[in-house]
Amino acid sequence: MIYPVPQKNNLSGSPVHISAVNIDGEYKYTAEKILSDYGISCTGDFPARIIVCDSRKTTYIEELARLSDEKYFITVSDDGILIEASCRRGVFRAVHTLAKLIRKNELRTGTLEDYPLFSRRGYIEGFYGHTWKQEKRLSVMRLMAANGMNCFYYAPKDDEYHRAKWREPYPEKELSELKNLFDTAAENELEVCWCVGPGLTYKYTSDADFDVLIAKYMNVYSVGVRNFGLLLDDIPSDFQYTEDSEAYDSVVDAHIALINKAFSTLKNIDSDITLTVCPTQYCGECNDYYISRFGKGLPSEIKIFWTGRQICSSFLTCREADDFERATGHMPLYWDNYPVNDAEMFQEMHLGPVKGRDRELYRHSEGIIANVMEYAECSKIPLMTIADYLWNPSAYDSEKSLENAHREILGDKAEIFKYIADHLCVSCVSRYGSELMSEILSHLSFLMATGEKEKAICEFKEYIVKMRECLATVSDTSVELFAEMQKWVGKFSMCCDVLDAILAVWEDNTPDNKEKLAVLIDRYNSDAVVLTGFCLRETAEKTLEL
Ligand code: LTM
Repeated sequence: MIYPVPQKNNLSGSPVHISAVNIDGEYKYTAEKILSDYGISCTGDFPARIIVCDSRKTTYIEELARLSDEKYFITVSDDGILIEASCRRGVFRAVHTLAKLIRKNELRTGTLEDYPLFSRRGYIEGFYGHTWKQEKRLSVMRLMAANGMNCFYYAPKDDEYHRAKWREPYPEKELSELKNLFDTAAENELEVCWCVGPGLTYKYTSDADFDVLIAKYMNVYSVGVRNFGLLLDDIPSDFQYTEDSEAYDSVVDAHIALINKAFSTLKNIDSDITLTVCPTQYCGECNDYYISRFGKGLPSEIKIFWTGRQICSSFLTCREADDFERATGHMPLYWDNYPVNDAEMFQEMHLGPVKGRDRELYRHSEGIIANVMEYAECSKIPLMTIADYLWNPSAYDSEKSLENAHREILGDKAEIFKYIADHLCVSCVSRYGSELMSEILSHLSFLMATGEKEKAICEFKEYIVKMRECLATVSDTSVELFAEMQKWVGKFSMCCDVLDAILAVWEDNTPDNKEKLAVLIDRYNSDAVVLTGFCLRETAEKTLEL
């Protein structure tokens, strides 16, 4: 199985075993570059022909009744491969799919027809905390593009030029790094939206501030960006300057006036420019005064971010999306606060798959943009599941998607990684964690309670060996993913010590062994880092009562 799961995969004939191809047709070099990134040679004999044709067949998506430049077909016969798409974007998606099929040895004769269901599928660097380094940004970007995402929002709260120093243009070095990032996005068919968050100090009645804001957009326009964001989240909900409170009846009126003026000014500069905005009320009841007035005061081309019922919403539903549209006149563009783990969540690590988003939400929203963690490598895991959900929500299986993400990112370390990942998935999208440990400990407790102590001890030892093997693996900080997780690895090490101490009491129920266990579980419980483990605490407590 390849991920994201294609919509209509009828490659079900005889297997075609190839490890190299011979590409011909439009976007040949793009295709060769993608294939070589997957380690597939393009100097083989097996012909793969690309035909670019902007027809109803290559653009129209029946179930959405709309056009998409991301649709493509792959037809495989014993004599060769044919790729059909309407433009580079479709070819890009097709060749990634072809590469995955070849790499997994899943190429068969037949036809595959594919297209995404959500129109906007992306991620936002919109968190508080250390901003990502450039090479991390590029690496996440390439991976997400390879997995079908199509947009990237740049809005790191701690990029000072984005928020605190919004009035200042980017210095040359920072601007050239942004250019490099945005060029990479374009190569990878990701639309970039650069956002500014001026609301901490913006004076709504100041022409000078308005001019500085437009100049700031132009600063970034100069490196090729045409999609902009104006973010008014996490700012005071009242006016800070008396001139503003005298000029406007309410904050929302000032926001509407600013956004409309900025939008028309930008459109006059370049009609290709688009605008996405984040309101100050970005979650909760959508018929509240602020948000309903905000939406109704803005033209429909402006996209509005909304995080759902809560800041970090457990569920995003079609019904609530429809309520939002009725109240504001806009379909929501979800700023989905998963997997982000900043602010109050800083002790949690969110490695679980996305859940709780309705399968039909693509019909009721502009799309979903996932806010990431300050840990770029770790973010890749949940982001891959999000990419799978967004491309083909009806085929989305959270556990299979997660397994695939582990395999793709960790290769042969994926199996052992599960022993720690098991404890790092409690978040707004899942309240349950440590499922594997819970299953094992309850089984072992059952064996102990039914007089099978020797069997219990033997199986417990096997489990601890796996846990320790996992600990040794994730302690290797030369692996970037593991380096980011060291705070949680430290707690995992405490968890292994507690398991050893429980085992020692099971083997030899002495006061000394119990005392050691009491100390270790105390140390584990008083460490604030979140590694779920109700079952661990419960087993330790029961063991102390033996
Ligand atoms: O969610 C929004 C719109 N704004 C901020 C984010 O920047 C922050 O990362 C998340 C999660 O803490 N919460 C917010 O309110």
